[in-house]
Amino acid sequence: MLPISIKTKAVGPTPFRHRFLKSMLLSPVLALLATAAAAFVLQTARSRPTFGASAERPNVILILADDLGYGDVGCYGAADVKTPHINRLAREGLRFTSGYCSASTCTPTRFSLLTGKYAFRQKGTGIAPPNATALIQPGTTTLASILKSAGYQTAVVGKWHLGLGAKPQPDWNGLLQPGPLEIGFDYCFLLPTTNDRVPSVYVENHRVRNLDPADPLWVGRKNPNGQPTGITHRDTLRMNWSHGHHDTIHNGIGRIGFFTGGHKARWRDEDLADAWVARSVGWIEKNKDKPFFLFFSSHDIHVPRMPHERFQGQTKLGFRGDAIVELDWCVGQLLDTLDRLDLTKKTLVVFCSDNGPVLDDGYQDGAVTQLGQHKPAGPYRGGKYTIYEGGTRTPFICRWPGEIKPGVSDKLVCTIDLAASMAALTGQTLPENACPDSFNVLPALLGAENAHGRDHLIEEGRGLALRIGDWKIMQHPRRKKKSKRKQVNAQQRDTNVELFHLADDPGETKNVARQHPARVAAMQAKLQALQAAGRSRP
Ligand SMILES: [Ca+2]
Repeated sequence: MLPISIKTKAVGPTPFRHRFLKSMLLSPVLALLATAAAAFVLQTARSRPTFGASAERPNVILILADDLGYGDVGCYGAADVKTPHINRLAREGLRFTSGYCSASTCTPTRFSLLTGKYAFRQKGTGIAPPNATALIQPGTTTLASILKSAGYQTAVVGKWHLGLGAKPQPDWNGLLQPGPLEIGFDYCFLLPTTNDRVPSVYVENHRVRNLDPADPLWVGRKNPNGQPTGITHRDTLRMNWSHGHHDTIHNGIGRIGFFTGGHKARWRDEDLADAWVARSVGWIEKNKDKPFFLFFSSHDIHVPRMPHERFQGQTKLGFRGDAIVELDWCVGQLLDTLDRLDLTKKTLVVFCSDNGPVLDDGYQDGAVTQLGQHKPAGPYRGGKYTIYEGGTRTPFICRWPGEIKPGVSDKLVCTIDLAASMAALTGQTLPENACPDSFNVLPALLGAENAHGRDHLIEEGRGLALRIGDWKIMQHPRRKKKSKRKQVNAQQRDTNVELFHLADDPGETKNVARQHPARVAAMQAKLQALQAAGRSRP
């Protein structure tokens, strides 16, 4: 179904190609020998995809933005926010127009990105609460463990939101284990949940950083001691909430959930991006002579959007636009570091987002009132929480100078495919039951000639959607009483099943299910079969 072999033309060792061409010119005998050798090398390359134990394996930096929509950056059409560094990635790399995350909210996309498994296959992978324990169990094959077993140094810096520690709840004052270090990362420096959820502290490896034992940290769902909340002290907030986000007040902003103690360990929202960059740059410098994998997991542009003071007011879009500028600055710092350390040509940089855009996600921060002509989802319908294209079709760029020819690709690729694709990049064979929904789309990611992307993809949000070629069917859940949060990005529709032809109707405005009953039935059956099979990897 999908190509497993890699074209040596696209990714093979360049010196060999040069030698081969030179011999062709020198002598017919040498040319015959060279042809046989080339056939052998091609055969080897097909059975053992690429790079193997070669010293040419690139470093990998995966930059995952948070809630960044298709239309939120300049290289995807944004005019009212400047993103020169993300634009540089696109100019020097391959920009995908059908690049997806696997779900339209944080936790399930992050779960799938690391495990290569659709989140709907595992219970408890919805948006994780503050006291969630580790969602990915030790021993699971992950994107990180794949690269670690290939000899890479591995780190995750930034937002985690995949739970920490063992049941019944994380031991915030002790060892937060298991976590990233138990599933393939050598180092982690984390925002443990989200920036709108408690606790507002950093976690480094197994512990809350800078925690004073005399001031223990407590995290819970009920107000423990009548502390001020976003409801009782709403008039003191410097960013008002619109729904939810009215429990513990920290840094003048109401949060989801309650926490007490750990005062020395608490961060300021304005400093998060600087912290991610400082830790990442230091870690890259320390590991620059080894192959490394850095998962740079930005909290931008998730709510509460409170970028550093130097970015506030940089756009006319309010803090949401300013947070995009902050995110772009982070990308620039990483690219500058690669340039400075002469690692640019030795590093594959992947830029993507964990779900589509949302304007009012619980705070009155100007995202709605100052939107102007900006289109966060570009030409697509819906956004975060939805299974319309705006929810999961997001910026997706791969850059590897000298190996990836700059351009634009319409191949269908997804964040869930990074696990199998990085296994192929490093010449590894996945165990049969590992990464069950991750496809090797490495040729497409590297822009190889005649490469194919996925032939189908399930998109997960409120309900499931299946895209096959240009057709997309959606199975919306039956309507229930909605919470305020679930009304965000909700859109009117009169049916639970919708069918769209994305090439003719990219904005998903014309449901053609009634005109194509046979196609609807076939795609529903395919979706059910993919769910029942427990896996979809070829
Ligand atoms: Ca997100």
